[in-house]
Amino acid sequence: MHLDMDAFFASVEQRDNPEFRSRPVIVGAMPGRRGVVATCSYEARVFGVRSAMPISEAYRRCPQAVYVRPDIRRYAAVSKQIMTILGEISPLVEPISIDEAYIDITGLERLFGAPEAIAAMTKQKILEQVQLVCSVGVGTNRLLAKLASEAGKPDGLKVVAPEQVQAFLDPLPVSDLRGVGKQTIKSIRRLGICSVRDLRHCDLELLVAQFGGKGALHLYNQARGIASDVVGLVSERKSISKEHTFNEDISNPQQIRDCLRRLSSEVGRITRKKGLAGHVISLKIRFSGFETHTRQQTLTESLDTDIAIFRSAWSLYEKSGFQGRAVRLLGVGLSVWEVETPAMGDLFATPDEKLQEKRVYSTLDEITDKFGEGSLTLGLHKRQG
Ligand code: TTP
Ligand code: MG
Repeated sequence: MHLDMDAFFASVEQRDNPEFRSRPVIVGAMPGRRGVVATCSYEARVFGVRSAMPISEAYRRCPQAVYVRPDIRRYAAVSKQIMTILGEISPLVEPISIDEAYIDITGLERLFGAPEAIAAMTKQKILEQVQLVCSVGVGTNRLLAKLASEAGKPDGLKVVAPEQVQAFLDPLPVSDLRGVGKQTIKSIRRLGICSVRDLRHCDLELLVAQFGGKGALHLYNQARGIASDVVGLVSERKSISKEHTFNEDISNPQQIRDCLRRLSSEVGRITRKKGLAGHVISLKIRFSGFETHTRQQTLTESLDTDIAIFRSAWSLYEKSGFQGRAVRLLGVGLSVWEVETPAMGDLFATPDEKLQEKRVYSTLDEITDKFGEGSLTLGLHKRQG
């Protein structure tokens, strides 16, 4: 299932300012200034106003609209509420943007009924709990669900059953498909293709000649409703880092080592708390006078333990060539890919040693949560360090 809020920013403004309801509302820059439309209410779309249009153009088309500056924090708070509601419906929710998410509803029929009923219930819950209207689409994969939610906008609810896939796709313009930019559209038009039906009747060889193997296959598959049905596995790179500034510059290697130990433990704890693991370690060193250097290394294995993070950070320091210089600031960072945490089954499948390590760290984290940072630290054998 794919869900997308209708005229999101503008709808929140209409909800919170009853005097804006049933009026054209344009959220974005102020008329007379530079800038663009972020979004507008459906009442304003009648006048041809669209997202990303220069505000001067919007004003020419619809001077009588209410013009509002965006209040992203408020919209983000509403977004969070919506994602929470979705999380109560399915354990697999993949937020795509501030107002859009994929929800895997496979296997929920016994709990909530047919796909139509699940979609209707979702819309109802959102309307009741945040007083906003959305469009929902259901299909056998991401492409179909997304196209179905777009097709019903606004206040849409569309289910594309497996036997309806081709009849649903065929009349759509090719520009509705994913990853079809202006350049692709131009080339496709040159081949005389307008609709998905035209595309489906086009030879794969012709598409390969025009768009290369990968691009051609992407189009060829989409025209037949073939796409990924995986929800929740996209990864996003994030960095978790901690740094410390000394009151006085230090050059004692033991003090530098202790500081890196502490920073590594803090980074490790945050990483584990988020259920993540990192594969790029970075070390930041600042000397007096703000001279700052970073060193980083890509690891062969993802890490989430204090000791492994420390070892990598320490080896970066040893290789840095900065030993002996007085240090003002030290920082340790770990770049992580956010991935779905493995199911419990995987945990029990790990070898004994790994399992034991997991237990040690979960105890360490519990105690640190309860009694504070530094209340318990792991000993590090000199030989290993
Ligand atoms: P969209 O879902 O693309 O648009 P929408 O929710 O306003 O309208 P629709 O009913 O067609 O879904 O984007 C969600 C929000 O993201 C939108 O309310 C404002 C913001 N946004 C921008 O700030 N700039 C843009 O160019 C777009 C497309 C969206
Ligand atoms: Mg939207």
